[in-house]
Amino acid sequence: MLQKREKTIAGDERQTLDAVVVGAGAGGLYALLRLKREGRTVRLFEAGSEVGGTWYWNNYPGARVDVPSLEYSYSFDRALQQEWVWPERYSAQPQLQAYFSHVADRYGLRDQITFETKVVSAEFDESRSLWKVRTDGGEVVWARFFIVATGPLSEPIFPKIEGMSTFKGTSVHTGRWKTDGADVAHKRVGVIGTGSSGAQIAPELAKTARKLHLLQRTPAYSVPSQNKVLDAQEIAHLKSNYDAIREHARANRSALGIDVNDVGAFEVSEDERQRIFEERWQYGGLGFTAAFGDLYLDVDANKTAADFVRQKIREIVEDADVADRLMPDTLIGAKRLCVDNGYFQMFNRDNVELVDLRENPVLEIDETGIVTAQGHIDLDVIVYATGFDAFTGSILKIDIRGRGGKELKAVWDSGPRTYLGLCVAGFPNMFIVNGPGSPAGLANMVTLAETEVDWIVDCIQSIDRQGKSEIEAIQEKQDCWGRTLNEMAEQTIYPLANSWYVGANVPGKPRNFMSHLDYPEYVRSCRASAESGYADFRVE
Ligand code: N01
Repeated sequence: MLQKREKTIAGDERQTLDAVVVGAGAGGLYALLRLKREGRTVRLFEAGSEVGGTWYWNNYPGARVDVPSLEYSYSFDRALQQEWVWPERYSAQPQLQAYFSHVADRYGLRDQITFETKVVSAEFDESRSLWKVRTDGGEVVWARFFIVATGPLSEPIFPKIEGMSTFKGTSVHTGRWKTDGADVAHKRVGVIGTGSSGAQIAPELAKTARKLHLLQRTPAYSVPSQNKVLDAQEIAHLKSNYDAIREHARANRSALGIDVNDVGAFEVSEDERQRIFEERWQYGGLGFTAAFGDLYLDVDANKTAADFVRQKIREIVEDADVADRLMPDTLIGAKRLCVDNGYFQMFNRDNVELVDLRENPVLEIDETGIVTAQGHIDLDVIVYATGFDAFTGSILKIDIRGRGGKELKAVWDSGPRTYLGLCVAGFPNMFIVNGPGSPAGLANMVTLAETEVDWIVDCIQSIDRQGKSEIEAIQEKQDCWGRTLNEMAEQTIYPLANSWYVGANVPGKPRNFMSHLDYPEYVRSCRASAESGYADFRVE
């Protein structure tokens, strides 16, 4: 292996590619596919040993997409869309992994992918208008374009708890299950975290664990997925309407095919409001918070949805004390809503115990478990479902240097700044897929990846047709884009929560709302830029 790499180093020092892509998730794979189709020379580097990105790393028990699978899939090829069978409404991780592997095989993408290799640095050489990209294997490649598709939720974060490293059992992060994994059958398990990952993994582990302790700092809102196996008739019906399904989704702010009710929560009677919430709850999924048009805009309207979920928790959880401790007291949806498969029901099991960290905080971790203010919890496995350094973590892991050797880390010191979520002033010919300043995190990420990659590849083609060598975001346009994002966010409840959307889950991270809130509007901005011949960029 080492020998092969050394040979490649020598060879690639002389090779100049059209593009280097980082990451073989939904965005990176599609970027590779599109560039290949345009006859471009391209290499993709992937840290894992298979494609799939998020769905490669997050293979923890219970991992499942919270967007219907027929939508959370590529739309660029009708044949692929028709031939692939999603067996369930919300697919579990193995089906998603199989899908991305199939895409890599079907379109012959593997030859250009170098697995188990991280890009450690990328430096723009102004004299040659080329990116010099270095991997952890020591390989150096030169490329005209540098495409970062590392994903907005891929850099796991761990809490800082005294004594963590002394634990003699198994410690594993949900976002690194692939490599670290854990067998929990008949074991004593502690799960830290009640976000989407914690709410998904805990009910699944509880089925076989001897004892499961769920350590909760902030109670979460969660709605049932109402997942189901799709029968042949349903699949045939959905597939015959695929174009309409996609069109409907693309018209939504989230690029998700949910029915948004534009009516305000107080424009209907109390009975009607409850009926609508109940209908959404029974249907399942993220559409719950689209029950009324103002749930993300008005705190009082939001409270009506929050109260409904709180009442559901009271009905589901048999022990009233446990139900009280599970009661969320924040705005619903301001942190990403969890979509679960039996999360609240799990607390009715004899082998599950809720540890409320607000009244019983963790003091330290020792060799045999977790010490809280109320005593020692004996554990064999600790699962960290503690989230990710969202949007910027995986990008800034790479030492990226643009014009004048300027570090991206320094440029983003007070928060990520981009233009169209795609480019950064001072970093010519660098593109980000599903990055900060795009609707990533709030929109269907596969649809968004297609939108962005199509824009990037068209842009590269256009630059070449114009006989130019560089495209770069203009500082003023970038500042203006940042202001637009803030103005949009300030009209909503999103900035009010301490969520990963604003970076509040990472100690010391500057607080910025990092997403664009309106996919159709975002598409219009990207399209306008392309139609103007990228007049809003510096093209030379
Ligand atoms: O991470 P999170 P996640 N002590 O940041 C807690 C996507 N996703 O991996 O709220 C104790 O949401 C923290 O507590 P608090 C989805 O977009 C999707 O669950 O900060 N607890 C919180 O409860 C999602 O939003 C799916 O008080 C600590 C939890 O850890 C995003 O990924 C599945 C702690 C982290 O929640 C991230 O979800 C999974 C500490 N020191 C993920 N530090 C699908 O369904 C942190 N916590 C598709």
